[in-house]
Amino acid sequence: MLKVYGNPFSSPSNKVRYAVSALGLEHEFHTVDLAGGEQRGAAFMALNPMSRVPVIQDGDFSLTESDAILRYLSSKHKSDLFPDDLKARANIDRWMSFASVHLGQSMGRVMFNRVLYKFIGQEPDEKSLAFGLRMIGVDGAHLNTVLESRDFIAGDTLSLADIAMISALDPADISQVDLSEFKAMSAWRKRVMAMEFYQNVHTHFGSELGM
Ligand SMILES: N[C@@H](CCC(=O)N[C@@H](CS)C(=O)NCC(=O)O)C(=O)O
Repeated sequence: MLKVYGNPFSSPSNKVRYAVSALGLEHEFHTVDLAGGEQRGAAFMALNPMSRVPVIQDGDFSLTESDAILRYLSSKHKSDLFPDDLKARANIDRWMSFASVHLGQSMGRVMFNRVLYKFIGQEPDEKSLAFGLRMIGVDGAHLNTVLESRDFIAGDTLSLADIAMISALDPADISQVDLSEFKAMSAWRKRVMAMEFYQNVHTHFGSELGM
């Protein structure tokens, strides 16, 4: 059976969990104790020498990097979440990159500085926090404009682009990032978070941690 290794506090891990849920794949989920350093232990490093989650194991094939995992699983199961059409794929691909490289990175900065550093006794880096917030403003506006004219990021139906983006934006609430000025994006978030694939994983990011 497909095995997924991740952590509920990790947006890339949740991205994979959402995709597995949307694809309806039977699987086993293994929580990796990142705070306890399990990712640096020999057992986990045999799976991923880079000591990061998520990782999947599909028979004798294991794969890291959440975006690669989404593409692999959707392609393997011939899902419309990642259709065959070259241009449709390319459009989804660029939004997945935008989610990982831009909005996801910025949200990560804010979450580390506002939430996670407190757990490890580290002082927030105010410059990094300010930069993250500024870029969420810039890139959020781009995404919002796109969502003013359609229900989902790459068209009329859910795709890997939505799954990648929803996980990138997940930490907004526990990190107290106010996205309400982005009306179309907020409506899209609400719509996607109400979908069964999301609700099957969790009702909101951080809920497993009581946050
Ligand atoms: N580009 C990777 C990012 C993976 C990543 O950064 N994982 C973090 C959690 S969000 C991790 O495992 N960190 C463990 C550590 O740094 O020790 C992906 O999309 O899968």
